[in-house]
Amino acid sequence: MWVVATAGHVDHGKSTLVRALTGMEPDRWAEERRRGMTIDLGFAWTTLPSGGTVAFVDVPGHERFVPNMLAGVSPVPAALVVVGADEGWMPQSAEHLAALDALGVSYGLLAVTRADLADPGPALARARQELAATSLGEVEAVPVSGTTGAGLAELRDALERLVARLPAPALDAPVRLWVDRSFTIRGSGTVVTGTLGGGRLRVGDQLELAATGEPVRVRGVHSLNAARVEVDAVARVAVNLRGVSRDRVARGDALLSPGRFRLTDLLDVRLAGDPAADLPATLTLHVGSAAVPARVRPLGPDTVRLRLARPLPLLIGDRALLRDPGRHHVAGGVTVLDVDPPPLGRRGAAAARAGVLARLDGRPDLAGELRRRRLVRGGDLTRMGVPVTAAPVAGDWLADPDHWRDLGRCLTEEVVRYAREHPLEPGVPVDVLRQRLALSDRALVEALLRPPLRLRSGRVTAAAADALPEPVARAVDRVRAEYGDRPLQAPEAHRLADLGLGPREIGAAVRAGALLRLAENVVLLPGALDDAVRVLARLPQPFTLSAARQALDTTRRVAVPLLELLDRRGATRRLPDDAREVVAPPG
Ligand SMILES: Nc1nc2c(ncn2[C@@H]2O[C@H](COP(=O)(O)OP(=O)(O)OP(=O)(O)O)[C@@H](O)[C@H]2O)c(=O)[nH]1
Ligand SMILES: [Mg+2]
Repeated sequence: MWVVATAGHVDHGKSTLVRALTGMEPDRWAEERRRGMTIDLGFAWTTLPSGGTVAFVDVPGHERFVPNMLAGVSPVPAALVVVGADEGWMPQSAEHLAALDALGVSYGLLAVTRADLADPGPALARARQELAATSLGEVEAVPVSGTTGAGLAELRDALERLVARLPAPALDAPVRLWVDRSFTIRGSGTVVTGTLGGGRLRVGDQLELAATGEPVRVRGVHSLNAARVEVDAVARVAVNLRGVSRDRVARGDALLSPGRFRLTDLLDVRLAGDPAADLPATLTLHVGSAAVPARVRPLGPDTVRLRLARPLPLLIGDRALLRDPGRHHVAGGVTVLDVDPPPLGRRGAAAARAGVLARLDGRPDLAGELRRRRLVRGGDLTRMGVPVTAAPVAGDWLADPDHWRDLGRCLTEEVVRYAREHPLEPGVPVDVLRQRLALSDRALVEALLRPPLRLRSGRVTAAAADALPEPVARAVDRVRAEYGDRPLQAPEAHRLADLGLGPREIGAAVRAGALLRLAENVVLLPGALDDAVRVLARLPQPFTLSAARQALDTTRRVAVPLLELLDRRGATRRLPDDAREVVAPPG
């Protein structure tokens, strides 16, 4: 299905043309029929010769109802511009066209109606010229009469060519269905309608209401008056909602894929064209079917910050328009540049922000967002409309590569500084680092660690002895705890095995200076040598092996290799009678 919205001045024959094309009545209200004037949006559809279906959103032309017109047009990608041959180009011809241009609608057709009443030539020439200067550009133009039916076949052919050019919708996109009508059906409950511009709706889907965030379930979906199990974009849809009363949802609200949008009441936008320098301080922002008062704060020559009276589910790149309701005047088209802009507290912040915005164009740009935000959750970027294609640095966190490198450097500096400030502590608590680096998640600190930095018991250290694999470090800790007060008792071989200290682990611990190896399976804590020399120095010199063993309160298994090691290191000397003496007691 394709969806096309009408546009044009009051009474130029939009509804008559839709009626002639579809055989359906777009003016739904008794009041509309009594007054012969469209007040609110109308919906009708027809099958084209090729078999495709075109649904029309028929809009009111009267200047009082322009907000209704905008609610219908905004989510629709193509327009049928209607100009009466007899009256020609009129104020709402211009205002509707300005709205289409502001929204960036670039697919359209021109129908010059009431061609049975006047020569369509002049109106057609003028309208074409007006359209050519907008996002619609050069369009096909067809003179028609809704009354006599002249030109309708040509118009259908032109519609066929128009829809063939429309871009394919993104079916994997999240659903954002702007509600343009809501009503109750007895026995079914609340129904909302809208133009599904992207994604897919299924019976049973869980969605959420933008205005309140409350979850709703799709009880039924109708399209073209028929019940469906599933509807793909683009389509006009009527969605029957479970669990929501009619007064909770209205035009301007939206049904959203849960968790896929963020609501914002603060956004930075670019104004299209030549924005008036004296933009009013308050305007109405029209986006989707919503119309929300917005306070305008100029930033750059064509960029402003908008503060909305209520938050909306907006994405980077969304098109919208600002209108001055008092002056019936489209103040400008808007492209959303940022839906989560930084506050402008400091002096000069506004000017700096204008400089940043000058380089943005509303096309989601992951690298740019990372550069500006430095560290951001992938989910937050997706909810802004930025596709995430980069790998996270930790959890769901993405980082600008330069910033991440800087953080790694700062982390090392902080670890060194902390060690200087707290020499007796075994490293920096992770949370202290998290605070010093102003990070919001401990996982980021842990992801920044590179050798020789390592994490142990919630602290980060850079000491070489700590550069042991975690299980070995733990086993050495146990040895320290069990033998720290009797350093010359070497753990038995079976105890080493129990602790997981095999030859390889012992090798690593010895290399890191965490253990001292006297012989195969005979290890001591590193301080043991100095202790031993101190004890031996107090013996009458020279001393025998047996005297040494007793003084050291240890076994031959330790004493023999220990004395040999001390000999090799020059701390003791072995005399010809196998007695020994201490050469240089430790200071
Ligand atoms: N002779 C003639 N009359 C037409 C034609 N199209 C519309 N009309 C008449 O023009 C009047 C307005 O037509 P509508 O279709 O209601 O115009 P509209 O553009 O929908 O008006 P709004 O919705 O109020 O903006 C009606 O009386 C129609 O019968 C046409 O092609 N020829
Ligand atoms: Mg009408």
